[in-house]
Amino acid sequence: ESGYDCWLEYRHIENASLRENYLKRCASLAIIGGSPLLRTAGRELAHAISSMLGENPKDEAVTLIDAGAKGTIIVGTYGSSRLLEPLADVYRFDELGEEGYIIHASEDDCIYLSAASDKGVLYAVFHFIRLLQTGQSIESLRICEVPRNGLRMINHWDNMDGSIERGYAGKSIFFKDGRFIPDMSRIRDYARLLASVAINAVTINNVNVHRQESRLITDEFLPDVAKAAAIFRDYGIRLYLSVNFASTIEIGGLNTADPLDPDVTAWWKEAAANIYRYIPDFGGFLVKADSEFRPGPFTYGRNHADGANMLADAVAPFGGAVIWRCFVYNCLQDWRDRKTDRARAAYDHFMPLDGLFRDNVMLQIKNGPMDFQVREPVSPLFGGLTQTNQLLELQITQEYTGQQRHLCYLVPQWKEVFDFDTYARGERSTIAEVASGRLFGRESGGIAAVSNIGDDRNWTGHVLAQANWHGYARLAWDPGLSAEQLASEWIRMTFGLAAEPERVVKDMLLSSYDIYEAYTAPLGVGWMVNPNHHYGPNVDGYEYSKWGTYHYADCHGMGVDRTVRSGTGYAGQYHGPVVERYESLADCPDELLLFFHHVPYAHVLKSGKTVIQHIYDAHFGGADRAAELVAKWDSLASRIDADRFGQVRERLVHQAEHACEWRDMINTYFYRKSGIADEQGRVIY
Ligand code: BDP
Repeated sequence: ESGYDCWLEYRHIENASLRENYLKRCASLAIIGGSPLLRTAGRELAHAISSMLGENPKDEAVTLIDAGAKGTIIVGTYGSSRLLEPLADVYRFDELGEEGYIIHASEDDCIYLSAASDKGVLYAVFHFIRLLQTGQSIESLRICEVPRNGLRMINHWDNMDGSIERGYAGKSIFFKDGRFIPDMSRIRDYARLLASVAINAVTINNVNVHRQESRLITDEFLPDVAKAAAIFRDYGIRLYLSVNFASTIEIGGLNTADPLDPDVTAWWKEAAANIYRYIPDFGGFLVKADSEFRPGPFTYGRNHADGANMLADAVAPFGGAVIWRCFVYNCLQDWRDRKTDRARAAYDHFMPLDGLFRDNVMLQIKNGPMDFQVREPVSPLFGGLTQTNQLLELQITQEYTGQQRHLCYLVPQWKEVFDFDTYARGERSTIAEVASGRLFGRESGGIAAVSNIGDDRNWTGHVLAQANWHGYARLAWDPGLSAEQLASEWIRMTFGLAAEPERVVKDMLLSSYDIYEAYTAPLGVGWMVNPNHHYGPNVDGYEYSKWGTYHYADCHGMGVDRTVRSGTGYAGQYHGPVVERYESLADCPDELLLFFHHVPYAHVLKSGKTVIQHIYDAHFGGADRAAELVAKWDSLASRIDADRFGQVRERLVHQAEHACEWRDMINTYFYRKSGIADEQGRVIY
């Protein structure tokens, strides 16, 4: 058990009475219709049932059921058979949309998996399988699900040489040596995992598009892109590509990429038409422009609406979209100038453009204003923009959260983002409501996240990091699910139904974010990491660089004053109640204190501790708790297969050691800066 199957291992159900009970209702299958998606669904269901229940379900002809067969699972799109008609008495199929579905158990022990579309049926099948995997009763099922987010996307930062930017689980599963990997079977296995958690969109190449990747949209590579797209299509997933804004120069033979230049416009129109000849359901373009040395419209004195709209017009005739990233800031800042503030940048750039983007443009906004730090406030663009489609961007790959060598279950962090109240339309204007498009009545919206997978046998390097991948996708479907629910679900699907592993692993997952935060950069200040690769502590690594990422620690205190009153004014980018909370030293939550305020080390937090004592306590405590993770995992030695047990253990041991390095470096630094001793007299060098 290498972990290759992730949460779709379909292990045999040991509990005999549970198995019998399931078998009564899963003895035969009737798949109505033969579209590719329904074939995928039928195959998956038959495979799941035979692995988990030990018997191959009979392939039931629809006519037989008509004659009154019992214990059959009936799978099909509403309208495709008389058999499904009675369901309309209970459910409104016209409200299910393209992706919703129902699961219904009838009195004669038949189970109906149905939807208004084939894709909905596929999702119903995976949901039903999940019920079996997690040991739920299937007796009186009345389930009706509709996704809360239209677009549920994964972004790969894969380069065609096979490397992955910020990848911590091996090489690309798509590319090697400048080309596609000819054997695409791993892509198929990947698509299956994605479909099981209802991901419906992927970009397969890095947002930093270099020379080779620029050519993905040319005849040289489109046949291969089309093959990959066809695999994803069988699982209800649309493929998108990251494109180089300067493609016209890079590969088009023009000397400009000015979005208002007619030659540029014509070039993109033809490029788009050509892509759609190969891939009729191509999703569209993802663009990182004018950011971290990538080309963009600024070069030509144009703004980002000009750039995005030009590309949007090229794909619009074919139903495509442009996803335009808001990660735009000056990465050549002067660290001595305390008035400039990287945190302000996205809002300052994009707010003036609100309402100017085409309907098929979505702005992709990172959860926070900086860059996926352990702790940041949410981006004020959420709730700021009201007339523009938006996508929330999260990072599953653990760039700043332990790089899949440390355990850091990110679902609790993401939940805080989704639940954050922007007050844009009064109370309960949460980010979840903004991103989905509901709050401002937008047609499209959703969630994208940077992938954490690679070609490691277990996909994510750290086996327990699979939980982040699973949790992200499930939250994208329904941000209302709780971290506890998702952790339990993932553990049962991954390690089986035994109570003890579930209790222990759940405790480990749910405490891990807190633990990681405790021994890394304190109180929301962020960035105390090694430059470039971002792994491990480095107290001043970014302090005097140009990237706009400072903690301003000196002998008196630390933190960034981002108040309107005396600082950079960033706090003023939110709505009233949020501005007040962050602006006030008394009301600002402890965990973000140093993000918004510069304070003396003796400043007393709401917790009652001084800042300096908090730093010491958090770091000693965090490192101790990291060590306890090893002990907790060890208690499962006899209950988890040796392969996965060993893989995880090795990483936890490393984490415990590395947490000590973090602890010592951060504590020592602040002890020397402040000259204030630890109240508890612990050793700090
Ligand atoms: C940062 C990464 C960098 C990415 C950039 C981005 O360090 O590798 O290219 O974000 O999102 O987190 O574009």
